[in-house]
Formats: sequence, C-alpha cells, structure tokens
Amino acid sequence: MSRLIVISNRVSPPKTEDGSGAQGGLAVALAAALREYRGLWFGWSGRKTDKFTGHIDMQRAHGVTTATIDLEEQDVEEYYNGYANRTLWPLFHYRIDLAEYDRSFGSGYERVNERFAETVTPLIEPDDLIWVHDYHLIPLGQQLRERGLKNRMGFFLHIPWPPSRLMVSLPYHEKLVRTMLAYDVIGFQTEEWLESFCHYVERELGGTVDPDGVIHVGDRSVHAAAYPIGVDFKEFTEALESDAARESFERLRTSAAGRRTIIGVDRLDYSKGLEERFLGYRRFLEKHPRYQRKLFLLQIAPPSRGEVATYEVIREHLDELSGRINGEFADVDWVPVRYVNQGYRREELAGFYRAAEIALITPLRDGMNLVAKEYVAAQDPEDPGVLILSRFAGAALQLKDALLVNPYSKDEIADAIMRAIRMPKEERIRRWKAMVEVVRQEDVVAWRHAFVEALEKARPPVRREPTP
Ligand code: ADQ
Repeated sequence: MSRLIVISNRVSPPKTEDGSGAQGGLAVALAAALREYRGLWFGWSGRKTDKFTGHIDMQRAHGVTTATIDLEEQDVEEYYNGYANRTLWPLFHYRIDLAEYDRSFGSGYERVNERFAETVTPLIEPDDLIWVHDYHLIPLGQQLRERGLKNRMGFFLHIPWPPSRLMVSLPYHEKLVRTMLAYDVIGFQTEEWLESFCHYVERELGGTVDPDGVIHVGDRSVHAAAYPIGVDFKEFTEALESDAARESFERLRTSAAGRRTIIGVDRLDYSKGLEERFLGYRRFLEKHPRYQRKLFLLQIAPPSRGEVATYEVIREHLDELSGRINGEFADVDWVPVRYVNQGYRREELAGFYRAAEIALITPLRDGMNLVAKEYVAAQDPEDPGVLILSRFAGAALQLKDALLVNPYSKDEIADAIMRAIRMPKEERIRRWKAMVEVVRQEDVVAWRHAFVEALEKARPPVRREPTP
C-alpha cells in the first residue's frame, strides 16, 4: 500500500491514541488517516526562528510520524498573517471589503510554499500519495512538480471557493489558480464551491469540464469533485459517554435552572456571523418579552488569529455587544448572554451540546461547519434539540432538516428561535433522525476514504523533468 503524505499549514501531533484531548476534529481525523495508511504529516511547527534553516523536526507519537519546520518572523507575517489570513481568507469568504492586497504578502506566500516544497521533497518516495490541505498551500503542488515529483497529488480546500466575479479581484488570480492544475485531484466541501471553481476555469482559463468532473485546461486534466467533510461520529459519540461529558452536561443543566440553553460554538471569526447572531437573538428578546427569562444564549468563542487587526476589532465589537444586550435585558437572577472566550476539551463540548435544547449556528459563509454536525451527533435520540443553521454554511446542503436561516436577517433568526422553542417533540425527532443519518454515514472516515480512493485512482501524469 502506498504511504500517505499529508501536508498542511500547521501540524498538531496526536496527544493520545484515541485522539481525545484538546485537539480539533480535523487534527484527530488526519492523525487517524495517517495511522491507517502509514506515512507522515508535514507542516509548520507553529514556532518562529531567527533564520530559516530547513531543519526538520521528526517525531513519532501514537502511530503517527510528524515532520515540522520552523518559520521566520517575516514568513509568518507575510505568508500566514498576510496572504493566507488577510488576503485569501476574507476573499474566499466573499468579504472583498476586508481583503488586503500587499505585494509582500504574495511574495511571502510564494517563498513559504517554496520552503515547504524544498524541505518535504527529500522525504517523499516515488509511490507516495500526497494530500495537500487548504488555502495556505495552493501553489505547493506546482512547486513539488517543479522539483521533479511525479507522485499522485491531491488538494483539498476546507473553505469556500468564491464566485468568479469576486475571485478576479485578487491580483494575479490566474497565476494562482493555474498552479492548481499541477494536482491530480482537487476536492471541495460542496457542489456549490465546486461549481464556482468550474465556472472560473471555463471563464478565466478557457478550460472545459466533463460531466464526470474532469477539468481540461490545455494539456492538463484534473479531477475535481465535492467531498463534504464530516465528524468522527464514532469518536464523538464515545466522547459523550465519558465522565467529562457527563460532568459538563450536568454543569450546564444545573446552572440553566430549568431555562433553555441556546448554544453557539465558533472560533472568534467575522465569517461566523457572531455579531449578526447576537443581534438576531436581541431581536427575539425584544419581540417576545415573556420568553426573556426562559432561555439564554451560551456563546463559546475562543479567540483566533489575534495577530490580525480585523480579529481584534471583531472581538471588541462582540465584547461591547454582549455587554450591551446584558445591560439592557438582564435581571438580578438572569443574564441573557453568557459569552465565553475559552476553548474546551471535546468531551466537555459534547456534554454542552447534549445539554443545549437549541443550537444557533449562523456563519455568513462557511466551507462546511463541523460544529453543526457535532451538535447533531451529540443529541439524545429520545429528546433531541433543534439545530438552527445558516443557509450559507456548506453543511446546510446536507442538513436540510435543520431550521435554515439567512444569517443577515435578524427577524429570520428571531423567528427560528421561536419556532425551535415551540417545535413539538415528534417534529424534533423526525428532523433529527434525518440529519443524524447523514452525519453518521457521511462522516470523516468516509470523507478521507473517498478522497484517498480518488487519489489512488488518478493516473500519475507524465510530466517534464525540472529544468536544470
Ligand atoms: P473552522 O472555521 O475552524 O474550520 P468548524 O468546521 O466549525 O470551523 O470547526 C471548528 C472545530 O473546532 C470544531 O471541531 C469545534 O468543535 C472546534 N471548536 C470550536 N470552538 C471550540 C472551543 N471553544 N473549544 C474546543 N473546540 C472548539 C475550517 C472551515 C470549516 C470546515 C473545517 C473543516 O472554516 O468550514 O468545516 O475547516 O474542514
């Protein structure tokens, strides 16, 4: 069997064999894929160094080999905080108003992709399957080809692909997208992002798309498809059985004192629609005063990307807005918004999801959104909660039985909360059953199998040797 080489911006070495602990779902999923296929996981260590040396820190823990490199301060600033998070992230989430274009970001992005290519190439054997992840590393495949690698290579984009009309606002967009043709397989979260990509290929690159998803541009043919990512259903339902989950369930239910909990869990990011969510919830409180003391919103939002100014701004706005809503509506024995800025272990989160009668997950744009799926996975089959989900999350294409809302509309959010409160148990069960089937079947194991299988089937194309 071929080895699998996973390459992503950051690498999080597995902390325990079963994947429990404070890791995100994706880290757990990738670690499990590597245990299954052997191979290694390559990426940035998260550390900064004075001078880039290309030194690879190889470690083996719990059946997974990781290989990490340190980056220079300037690399991190231009590649990670710059091009990845200040240019591509906002643009790909349809926020061209927030996207910054700075020449140094682009050159830093290219430089770090070259550094990745340079250091990982000697670790790769001819038969390895290479799986590159996300917007940080779009040109990496091309860089690897230029170093002579003929391996089968796939790229998976975890975030949306923007409509062509937005994409063209990126300086040198064509150059960037053309590098993607170096891969054999390109995966998107949903058909919608895939469609936007195909539209771009046809309109801007003059390519054609076969009905079976093979894209042709010049002499290159690439297989492009949607591979919706899922949660590790088994791992998550097992986490629910843990003492930590039981304790966090009790903790939330006890403190709720008979009131209903509306839960939101998101990285603190403008794409997650937190301000709009708070305003929608405020509209609910305004419209339905008699329900005011019967529920509360628990928003868990650990800060992310603190070195990027827009994230500081959103954090300030949310501090201010949650304070304002609480000041306006709270009473001595009731606070309408519990706004928490910390991360929790997966077991604890599972318990919180189970204890919450309603989940309010309203990103303005999201590649998939795993929190929505985790919430569904965590529900009690006899008495499940209601999922209110943004129609602009990739997950909405699969979770059609959620209450789908336009996250920009305060009234739609307010009305959905009312509907969730009043929803009869039979309807809750019916909707949940339909959703949990999807979450169970299209889980993260199915996702990685589908992607790796597509990669295995891709014929290694014959390419030129690198020019000396
Ligand atoms: P994210 O934007 O980070 O991921 P999401 O898919 O919701 O968004 O995943 C977040 C993960 O972090 C979930 O597993 C969640 O449980 C965990 N998490 C969030 N808040 C937490 C907290 N306070 N404590 C502990 N854990 C917390 C990107 C894309 C998404 C895509 C994923 C996977 O933006 O659209 O679904 O990658 O492809």
